[in-house]
Amino acid sequence: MAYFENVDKVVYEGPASENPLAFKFYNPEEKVGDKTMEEHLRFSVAYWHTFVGDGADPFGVGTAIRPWNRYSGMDLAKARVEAAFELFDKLNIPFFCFHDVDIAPEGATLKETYQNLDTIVDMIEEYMKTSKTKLLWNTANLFTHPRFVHGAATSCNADVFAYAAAKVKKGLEIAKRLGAENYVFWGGREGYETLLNTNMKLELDNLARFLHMAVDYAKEIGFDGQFLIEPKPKEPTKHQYDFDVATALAFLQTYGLKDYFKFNIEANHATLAGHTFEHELRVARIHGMLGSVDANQGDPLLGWDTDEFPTDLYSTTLAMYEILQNGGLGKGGLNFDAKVRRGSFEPEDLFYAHIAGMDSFAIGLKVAYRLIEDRVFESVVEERYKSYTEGIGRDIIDGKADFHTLEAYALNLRDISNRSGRQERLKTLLNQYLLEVCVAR
Ligand code: XUL
Ligand code: CO
Repeated sequence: MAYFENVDKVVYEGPASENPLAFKFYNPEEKVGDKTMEEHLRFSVAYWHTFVGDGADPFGVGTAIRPWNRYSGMDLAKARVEAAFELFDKLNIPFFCFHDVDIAPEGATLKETYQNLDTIVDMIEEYMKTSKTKLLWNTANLFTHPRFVHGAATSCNADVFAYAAAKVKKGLEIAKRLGAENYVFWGGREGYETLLNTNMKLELDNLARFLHMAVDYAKEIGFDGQFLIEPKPKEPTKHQYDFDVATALAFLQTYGLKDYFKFNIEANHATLAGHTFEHELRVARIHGMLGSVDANQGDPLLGWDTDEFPTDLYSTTLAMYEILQNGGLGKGGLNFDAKVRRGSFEPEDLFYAHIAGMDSFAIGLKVAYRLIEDRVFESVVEERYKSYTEGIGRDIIDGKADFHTLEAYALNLRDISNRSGRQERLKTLLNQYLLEVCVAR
């Protein structure tokens, strides 16, 4: 049966198309450089927002009209799988992501929860045999249930640590079975509310112990997907331990975990941390740690994680610039960790939202590719740092300088002349490139 009767397969019709259920810029087969758009962008649907979210907010109940709402329990879980693969097919989506609790309800016991998961994973596995859609990553939800009130691996309660370990163990087994490309650790409630009741050192040590156990278990079962940490500065806790890329990187280095992880960078988490999306991508990239992306956007007027579908073309362009400079995302992808607004409650809105996100990233890809091809910013940056290619600058880079030689050099300096950074000129160039791609029909 069809859950989205009003929607046919969404295809590329080009920028002049007036069909709202068509791609205007995302043409999966179109080559950008030596890869197709589909290969570059590796889009993924987030199961939780698209098939589970109901639009509830702190002031009102759910509004979403979903064709699977007439079911409950395991029937609902099964209907969601059917609907999911219909949407994947209609949107031609290559990947999806889920938390354990998104796909199957928790049972009265952990054993029962496992059974529910096994039933649904069997069903997903069956669908995956004939579908092109693969699992980008899965994860364990270690934050919704009241048992995780004080966190999971950083809980003050060792029973909770054990329970969380069991959930991740099962998650890794599912990842292996479904051939997940990655496995994600987002910090859930791994953080604190007040230092007055918190042993921060023990909590961080325990988080590291937990992650080492996960690494060991993945090795034991032969799961070779990439482990990803998804930083976020706050929400739900006041201070999340994986605050941003730099903080999480220091943690991974301190505890000997760096070689086993990369980062899953979410745009709205970056902005919550007071950074831009591209800042977080850049920090991860220059450390060889850029793994995957949760593609969404926040609202600059709101201070929380609004998880909107990405439509800001500056942001998608600068993100794709980092991703291309990284040589792509490898096993990662662009996962729409994004939800339709509460007022966009019809099933078709799920399609409009994904089309908006996919077209916005397709534009970003094309613009970023041209910017790099023409070396627009590279040549400026190269010129800007030219002083390090010769003379005293070269000596600094080559390790031939010390405070003595630098002092001697400085004492002989007459005038120091700096050059303009030309920000405004560069922003105009960015606009020109954006307009060229968008206006070309
Ligand atoms: C929460 C968030 C999560 C992770 C997966 O802000 O982004 O959905 O992506 O647990
Ligand atoms: Co996310």
